[in-house]
Amino acid sequence: MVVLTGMVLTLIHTGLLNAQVTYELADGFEAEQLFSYDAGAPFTLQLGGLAFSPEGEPVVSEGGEIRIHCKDGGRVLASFQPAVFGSFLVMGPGGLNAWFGESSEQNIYRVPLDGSGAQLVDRVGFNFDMVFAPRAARREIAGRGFISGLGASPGHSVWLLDDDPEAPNDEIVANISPFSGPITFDPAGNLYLVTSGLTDSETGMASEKLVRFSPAQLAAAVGEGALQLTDGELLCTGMGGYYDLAWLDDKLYATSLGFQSGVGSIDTIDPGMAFSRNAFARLSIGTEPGGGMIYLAANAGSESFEPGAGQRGGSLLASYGNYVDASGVTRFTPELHFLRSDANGDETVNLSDAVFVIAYLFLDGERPRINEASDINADGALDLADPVYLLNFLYRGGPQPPAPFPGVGAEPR
Ligand SMILES: [Ca+2]
Ligand SMILES: [Ca+2]
Ligand SMILES: [Ca+2]
Repeated sequence: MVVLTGMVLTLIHTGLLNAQVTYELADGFEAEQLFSYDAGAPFTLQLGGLAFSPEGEPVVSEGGEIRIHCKDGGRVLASFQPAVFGSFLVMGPGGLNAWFGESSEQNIYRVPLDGSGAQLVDRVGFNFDMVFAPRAARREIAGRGFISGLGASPGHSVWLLDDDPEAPNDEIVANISPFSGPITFDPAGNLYLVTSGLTDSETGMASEKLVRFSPAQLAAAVGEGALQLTDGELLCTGMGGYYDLAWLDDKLYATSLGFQSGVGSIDTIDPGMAFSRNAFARLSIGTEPGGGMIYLAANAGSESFEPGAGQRGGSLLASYGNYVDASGVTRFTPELHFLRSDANGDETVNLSDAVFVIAYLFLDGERPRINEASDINADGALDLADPVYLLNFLYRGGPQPPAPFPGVGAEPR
């Protein structure tokens, strides 16, 4: 018997009195609460970074620890005594190490996923975010780490990771004003940066900017003079409180603390639509929209992050909080669309589907692409009762398969 449950995650901290968290979510997506934490904990014990392992397991910095949440529970990768104020947690190229930045001691650590402990590798003042250039990017930047943080000038900067806590880092972008915020790469090696600022002192409007630097610009800045913020391409402005950025498929996603709107959200920023911004998820805590969306990580799937793909479409992991009574992590995935009883996936339902399930269960046959479609009686298990149910329906006037049937759709809630 094959039991059809998704990844089961163990809650490390349970029994906390957290307010109910809900989302107003884009059509065709699902939100799943994974973890909740002590919202009133000291800042050094709050969530301080979020990443995905190559297997899609959440990796978190929280409570003075860095943990990976494997299918069989949480495992501590590193702990800090005293706890430090986490800035970021990102996965390195190859997926063997997470990189953890903190702004208590301004250190950057490499944290192997094999649990061998944190190693101090670099130091950048008030480090805020870090991202590795894709391996397919230009040779000068491929696979190298970029860190936003305090600048050498009055503004802030983006620095190149150099794996040396003593040596000064190579400055890639200088004079980011007022603060350097989240950074991410697209697969072509363009760097996206949000200048983090509250409001413009003259207009009173949010003044954040999304700026892009090309791989050629970045390559030229390595070992040469730093780029200025104004060298970048200004893509959009007027956001307020973007905290983290991630690229997934062909779009940017950004978490918003909600400074501008009063409501924490995840926004999509679509390069195919002139970088227009739309809400992907809007947060409600208790009965009221509000709170902030904070850290964001993306895990690309084998299919597009679009309704219908289910877990094969990848997922977003985001944290939320209001520092009063809500703090936790949510995973967002596309809804799975399927036709129940179409086990072989040819979009028709007939005898060959019953044969397909029997072959899979007993004759080492091909694995169903969508397990849920083969769970013909919708009892959560895949066993002989499923083809029997279908044969009974097809030839003996038995009940039809439960929804989604006879058309493709989502599992009823
Ligand atoms: Ca250094
Ligand atoms: Ca079929
Ligand atoms: Ca079943």
